[in-house]
Amino acid sequence: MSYVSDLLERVIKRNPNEGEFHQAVSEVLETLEPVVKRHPEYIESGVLERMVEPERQIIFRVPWVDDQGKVQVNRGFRVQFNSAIGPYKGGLRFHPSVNASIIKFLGFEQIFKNSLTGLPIGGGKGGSDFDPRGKSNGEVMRFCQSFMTELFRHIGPDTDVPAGDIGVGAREIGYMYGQYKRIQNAYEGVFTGKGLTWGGSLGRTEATGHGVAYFLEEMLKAQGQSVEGKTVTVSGYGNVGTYLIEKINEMGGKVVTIGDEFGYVYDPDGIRGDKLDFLMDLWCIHRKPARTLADEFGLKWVEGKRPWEVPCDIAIPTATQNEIDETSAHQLVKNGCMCVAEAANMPSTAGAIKVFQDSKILFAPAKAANAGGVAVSALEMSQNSMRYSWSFEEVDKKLKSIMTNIYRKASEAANEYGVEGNLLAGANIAGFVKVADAMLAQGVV
Ligand code: 2IT
Repeated sequence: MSYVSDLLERVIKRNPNEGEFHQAVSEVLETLEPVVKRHPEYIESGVLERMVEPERQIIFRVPWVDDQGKVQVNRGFRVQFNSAIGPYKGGLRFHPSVNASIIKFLGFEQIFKNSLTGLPIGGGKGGSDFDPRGKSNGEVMRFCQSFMTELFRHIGPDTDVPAGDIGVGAREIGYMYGQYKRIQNAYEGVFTGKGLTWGGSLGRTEATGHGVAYFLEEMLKAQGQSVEGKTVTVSGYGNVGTYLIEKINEMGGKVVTIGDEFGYVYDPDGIRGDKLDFLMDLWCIHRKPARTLADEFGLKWVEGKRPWEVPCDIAIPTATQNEIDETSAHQLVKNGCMCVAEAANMPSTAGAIKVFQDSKILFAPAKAANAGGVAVSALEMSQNSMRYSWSFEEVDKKLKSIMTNIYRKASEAANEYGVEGNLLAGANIAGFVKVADAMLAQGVV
């Protein structure tokens, strides 16, 4: 048995019932096979064994009182995975599906993604099984304050800097930051994704969606193609999806679907103009289901399905893990899809990725394609440290160059290790080597 398959077996045994975590580790380890073959020092130093074990995992009780006066108890998590190249960095996810496996897969992915940005940030992730949907502002605030009353002692601007993820936007970050500041009596850059009047960076809100579009354009350019004139399907309707559509429209592409967990809207004319403005408000202000867009503009609503059945040139999953399975992948390829760009974290199952690779369509893996969000988070940290803020144009220019560089790094690493064109392997390898070398330099810690 090869070194990496033996290690994967040990990870599975040591972390039972954590399917998502096994999936994320397995995907990375498989692509590192040629790297450890060429560099036995990574095996001898136990760098891989160390990397798959979080430096620290915190699980805590989050008690709060709902509007009826009843005590509710949620579970809070923060997994501080790797600090070899910088303070732990990664979002907080508030969603009923959150458990140790989900947070560990996200934290593990974050190590490599953050490394690819070229900025000094380690990997971490956290969250809770709390569901902000359907809760009053008061309930969300009391939950966030209780969550932070425990988390504050584990984080800090030079230690661990959380941000948002699913279910955690400006409102939640505001409540958590307020509580942190009150307890610590310090105004410091301990969060990113903050509001613009209290330390946030211009361009952070747009960064993940815009970054995906920049990455996509770079990848297509290498093939002599572009987004212009392409038909695009997008799934999740939220922070990533809305700003992604904005940029795809700007690049001359046409986005024909947007959805949520209940179904999707199909608009053959493309979601643009008034429809996109309406969608932005739906997301940013009203938080109403995606169906509202179909009802308002008389568009087709497809209940209970995902948009991967719609013929497209480019498919961009923006919702959540494992939203494209093997069957959907076959359907996409059969319908002529030439490119899949992952905007959500681990949106394709292992089976789906295999279908994409076998059919040789272009595939932009999440760790590379969606790194724009955390990259601008790191720029927010820089601005906070300087007590200064850059213009939107400055941040946007940096984001564009970071995304271009990520494409180059992933593509060059793939060439170097004999898997040309395999950006999944290239991104994992390039992300890994930087962290692994830092760990080697710092001794067995
Ligand atoms: O998945 C991600 O990269 C994020 N949720 C953003 C993390 C961050 O620290 O900005």
